[in-house]
Amino acid sequence: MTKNKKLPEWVPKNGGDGFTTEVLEGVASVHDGFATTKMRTLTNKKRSVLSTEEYYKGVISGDRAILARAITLIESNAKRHFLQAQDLIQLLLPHANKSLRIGISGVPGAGKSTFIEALGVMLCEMGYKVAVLAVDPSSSITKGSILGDKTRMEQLSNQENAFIRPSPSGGMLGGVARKSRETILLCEAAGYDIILVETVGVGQNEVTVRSMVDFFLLVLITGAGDELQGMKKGVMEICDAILVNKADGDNLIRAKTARADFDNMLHYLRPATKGWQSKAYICSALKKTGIKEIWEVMLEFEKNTKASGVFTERRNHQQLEWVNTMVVEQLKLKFFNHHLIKTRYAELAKKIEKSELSPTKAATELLELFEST
Ligand SMILES: Nc1nc2c(ncn2[C@@H]2O[C@H](COP(=O)(O)OP(=O)(O)OP(=O)(O)O)[C@@H](O)[C@H]2O)c(=O)[nH]1
Ligand SMILES: [Mg+2]
Repeated sequence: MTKNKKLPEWVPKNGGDGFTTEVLEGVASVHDGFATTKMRTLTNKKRSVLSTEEYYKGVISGDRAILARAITLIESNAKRHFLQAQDLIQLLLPHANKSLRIGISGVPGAGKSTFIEALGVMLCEMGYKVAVLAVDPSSSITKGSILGDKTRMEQLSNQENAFIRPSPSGGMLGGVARKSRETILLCEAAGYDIILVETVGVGQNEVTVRSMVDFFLLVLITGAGDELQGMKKGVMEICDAILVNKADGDNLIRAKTARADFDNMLHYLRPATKGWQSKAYICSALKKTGIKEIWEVMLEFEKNTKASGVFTERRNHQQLEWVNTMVVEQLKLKFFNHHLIKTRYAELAKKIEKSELSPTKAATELLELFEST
């Protein structure tokens, strides 16, 4: 019975769930395969959670409302939702993995959302199905700025082939990353062939988004203040292209100069992707110029990396990285929540404060204590 499954430590133990017993039994029996599964018909129309089979069928048939509800299930912090979500992902895995995943990062106000809308609408008109997601670990406080964007991305949200989803609020970055990765899988299973992931906020996010996408685009503008230079340098090393946005009106000439400068800088960096020279381009998301050109760069990237095997290699590596991250997170939680560690940690902290013990010795002692339990 699903109820008795041992939960990993990272699963929050709090939170209500709104589950019915019927749903839980349905989940448990799915393990035997659908052919032999007798899913109960639920009569409660107001239930907040569907059966796993209902989610599964809804997602693979491309039902946007059910996809949105399935993502909500993934984002839930209730343990039963977590278990059902994992069952659902397992079932959907064979249908996932078929998209091009594009990460879009850049300085605040560079025009990422405007660009995503322009690119998204163009791709929808070309016949692609486009999903737009955001990764924002701070969204538990701010509720994610893409939430505002959803209303701003008016043209894109009116497209039948577009799906826009704000960032999950996960508290820790790790939580947001897991939920975002799983959301990507769900969107792929629902038939979205282009996944655009917008990074909101600055800092660790870019690296996290890089670890879940195939192509990583850095959107910049001319004359960004000095305070942004530091951020840019690190992110430049992991991007597959730089896009200088707002190349319109009076700014066009400056944008062209900036493009040449960035191109030059990229030339001296180690390629972010094996066998691919990252270059700089210009566009105006507002005037919709240069959008088709950068899309062609992405297609070229996909073609090249698929031919060389780098595409699959990266995806496989990302899967393992995901596993490793989760193991590390779980170990960390186990360690710091262990009652013996907690007590000894407090004692050692006092010694460290008084310079009676070195941090390395303290860490060694704590690890030995943990291993002996
Ligand atoms: N002139 C000009 N303005 C633009 C262009 N693209 C975006 N903008 C404007 O720049 C401002 C910020 O655009 P957003 O798309 O919200 O930028 P963002 O990078 O998503 O911003 P954050 O999500 O807040 O970091 C808006 O006022 C846009 O209208 C462009 O190509 N040219
Ligand atoms: Mg934005």
